[in-house]
Formats: sequence, C-alpha cells, structure tokens
Amino acid sequence: MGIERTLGIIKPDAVAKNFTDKILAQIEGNGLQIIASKMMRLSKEEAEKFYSEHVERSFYKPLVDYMTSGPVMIKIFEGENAITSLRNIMGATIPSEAKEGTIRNLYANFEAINGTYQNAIHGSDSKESAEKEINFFFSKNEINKRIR
Ligand code: 3AN
Repeated sequence: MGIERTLGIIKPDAVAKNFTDKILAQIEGNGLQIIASKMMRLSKEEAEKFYSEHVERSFYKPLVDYMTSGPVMIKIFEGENAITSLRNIMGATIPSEAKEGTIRNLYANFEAINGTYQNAIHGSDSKESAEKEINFFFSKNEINKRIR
C-alpha cells in the first residue's frame, strides 16, 4: 500500500470512440495523478512481448491484432494504492461482468469481437507487473514528479 505507480493503457477501441477524456476524468476523479503519458500505435512485436504471458491462450493472436488495430494512450498513474485502485475503477476483464459505473461497464464492448474482449483499458495487476510494464514503455526522464 502507500503511494504506488501503475501502468494504464487506453486501448484502441476506446481511443477510436473518443472515450479518452471520460476515462481519464474518471481515473483522476478517483485520486490518481498522471505522471507520464504517450500516444502510440503498438507494433506487432511490442504487443506480443507485452502480452507474452498469454502466448498459449486461444485469444493471444486476436488480442495482439486488437491491440495493434489503432493507437493507444499509455499513462503512468500515481497515488495511494494506485494498482488496486485503478483495477477497481476499471472493472472485471469480461466487460459484461464489470460492476456498474466501472470503465469497462461504461465504455467496453460486452460481446467478444474476433475472439477477444475489447475492454477499453489495461491496468497493471500487481506491483511486479506495474514495475515491469512501466519500464517497458517509459524511460526515467519521461516520468514527471507532480510538484503542484
Ligand atoms: P486484464 O486486462 O483484466 O488484466 P488479462 O491480462 O488476463 O486481463 O487479459 C489481457 C487481455 O486479454 C484482456 N484485457 C482481454 O482483452 C483479453 N482476454 C482476457 N481473458 C480473455 C478471455 N477469456 N477470452 C478472450 N479474451 C480475453
């Protein structure tokens, strides 16, 4: 617990539907602050590496196709209990199971599309993943201290 950092990705479906502002407002409104930010289109190699833990799963290729289908917004959020806090704001992986008012409940597609869920947002699921994922996308000089 205490002050943590976590990696969030607004995924291609949510960027395409112009939900970025609403999603960020919800996260910031829950007390997390953006300390790093970039917009990019993931290469196939980057998406494969980022999701390598799922390589054996049937949804791996659809997931890589989905994540490379358009640009994403990548953020580091900082705040009290940031990892669990973002996961709670996001809601469950399967959007139809996400609690009312969560980002996935509000902005994701409830039906699986081409073999995977297009669930609007990614958030690190543990301290170890957060550290690994932050280092995957950001160098030290891209991370900003919030001084006011
Ligand atoms: P989360 O994003 O909630 O941490 P992960 O890391 O287990 O979930 O899954 C990564 C991504 O893979 C999900 N965001 C979703 O797009 C896809 N995915 C996960 N589980 C399934 C599943 N059972 N069937 C299809 N796609 C899935």
